[in-house]
Amino acid sequence: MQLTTENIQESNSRYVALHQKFFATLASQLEDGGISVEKILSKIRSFQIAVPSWALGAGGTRFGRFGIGGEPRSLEEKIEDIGLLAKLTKSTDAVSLHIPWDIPSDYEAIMQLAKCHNIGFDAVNSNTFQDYGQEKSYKFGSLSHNDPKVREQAVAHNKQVIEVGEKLGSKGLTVWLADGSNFPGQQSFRRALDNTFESLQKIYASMPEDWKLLLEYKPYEPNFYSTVIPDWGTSHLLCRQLGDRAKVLVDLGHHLPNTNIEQIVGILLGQNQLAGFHFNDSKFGDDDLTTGSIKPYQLFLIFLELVAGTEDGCQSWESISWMIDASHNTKDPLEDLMQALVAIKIAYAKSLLVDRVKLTMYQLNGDVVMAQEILQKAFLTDVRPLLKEARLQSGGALEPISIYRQHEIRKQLIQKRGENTRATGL
Ligand SMILES: [Mn+2]
Repeated sequence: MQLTTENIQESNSRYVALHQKFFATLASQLEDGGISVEKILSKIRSFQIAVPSWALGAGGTRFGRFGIGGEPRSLEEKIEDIGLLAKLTKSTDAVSLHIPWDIPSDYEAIMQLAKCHNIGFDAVNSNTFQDYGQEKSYKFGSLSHNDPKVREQAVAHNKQVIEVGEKLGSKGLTVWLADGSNFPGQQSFRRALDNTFESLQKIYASMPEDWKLLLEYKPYEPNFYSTVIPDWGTSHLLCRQLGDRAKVLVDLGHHLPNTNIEQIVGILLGQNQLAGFHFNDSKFGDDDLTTGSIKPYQLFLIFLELVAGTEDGCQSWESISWMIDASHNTKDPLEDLMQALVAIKIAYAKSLLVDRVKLTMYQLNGDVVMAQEILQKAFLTDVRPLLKEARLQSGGALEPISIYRQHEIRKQLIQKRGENTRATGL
């Protein structure tokens, strides 16, 4: 299952004439408005979003799971899948590994394979949210557990994850803590947070100097009464106490309905406290739906904060990590990831069109109407020709999903890997 450069060129030749027409119109429109198309294209081209190793299989819910067939059976096959995404979209250049699901058996070989696919290793993720044969159960928590022996085990696991990441060239550890309680009275909030801080201190101390700790938060689930790190404020509090290399990770689905996420992003960025993003979309809770499928305007506003905060020098663009963290209950995961990569870049490209000088002027003058007009003008611009041009310039596919379907990649994967394979995942 390898799409060659010739396959991509052949596919592109079918669409290129029409693309050039649309692109020329948009480019001249933007240039007339004083926007440098080349600058925007270069930013779109260089923006890369990591794919997690658990996103290549069909997702599921607690009620069941419907397999897609041809799911990757090993870390090697997961990397091959991400390699395909990279080749077609030119929008991803890294895999984020989940430990213990994806511990390489042969580090040299896996690094060689990843290199062949132009894939690097993003932040590594620890797992203390389930039992997988370790000595002590995480049923009542891990880093926050009342029993110091369980906390030690969870800390040791995180240290092991760091070691795995070090061998692969990762530069970050992502900690998402499922710890919490299901009923009032079950847990002391303060004791749980104190224990967690103590455990995180040990993990932080064992990180290499050039690593960062990405600390995720989530209001509920799997615990439904309280979560030890429920919100960005608690995560920020812990990070501040841990040190400069601990920062807050924003997962878009980890907010209660209607939370103003763009404001959280703006505040964190202003404090140089934003570690990175987990992209997905949500209607009700942590739905893990395809990024941009439900609230594209919110995603645009988030990117506007990111662009504004980094352009104003609060924090560098490069210091932020980007990853998709979604599930694909009823879609082909590879097609879903292609849609997500496009949606993320659409929001980014639109945010780059915002005239920030004028916006600031209208803000300072209290011109609410014109401030909104500035945002709407950018948001309502169809930037897809910019994305296609960026892909074309990078050697990617003009129409990634079309070529994927035309070559019946999923059918090929099923033939090679089988109908009932099951990739590890959430
Ligand atoms: Mn996440």
